[in-house]
Amino acid sequence: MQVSFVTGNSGKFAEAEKILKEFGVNISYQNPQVNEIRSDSLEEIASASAREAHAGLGQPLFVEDSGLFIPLLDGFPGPYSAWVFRKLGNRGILRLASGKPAKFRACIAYTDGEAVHAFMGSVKGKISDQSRGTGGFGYDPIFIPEKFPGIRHSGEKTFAESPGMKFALSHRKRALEKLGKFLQESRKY
Ligand code: ITT
Repeated sequence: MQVSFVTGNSGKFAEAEKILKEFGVNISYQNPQVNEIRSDSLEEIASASAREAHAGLGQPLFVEDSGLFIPLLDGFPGPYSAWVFRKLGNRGILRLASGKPAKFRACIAYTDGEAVHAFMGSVKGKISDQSRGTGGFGYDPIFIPEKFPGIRHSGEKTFAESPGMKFALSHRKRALEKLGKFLQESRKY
């Protein structure tokens, strides 16, 4: 089974490759120019990007739009997470919301040129008091997920301190599992 993942983020690709392999799905990396629409909805952004990417590439593919949502800040940075990360970085988010509840959300949009199928995943947690760890990418050094029974380091360490813990429970993992099951069941490839 071969599907393309259209992304400019190599951290996302590495995680997706590992998770989808468990479903017998091999992915290839594609990074064509795709103009991301502006919207408050991850699903709208991901679906529009999937359609645009398919119009150019003409092959089964998925895109993923994700972000960090902080309720105290009305969901900021949310769909603007990539831009805010470049402008403020983790130090900026720590200044705004250290110790506050936060949530990572991901939406994957898959299309083979017919319908677009969307799969959501999320994980609740909080912003840490300081940046910790070197694994992962983006906001990983400042995000501590909630405690999950049986998952070591959850509720204590940041995603960047424990890539294994991130792999077990991240927003992306949850959305990718739904995509993996869907692809297995549709048996198209
Ligand atoms: P694409 O090419 O796939 O769009 P991107 O990095 O621009 O890559 P998004 O537009 O979906 O991705 O922005 C999501 C941003 O949210 C991303 O750049 C990170 O800053 C942050 N983010 C998303 N998932 C994350 C994760 O698992 N760990 C840390 N930060 C994450």
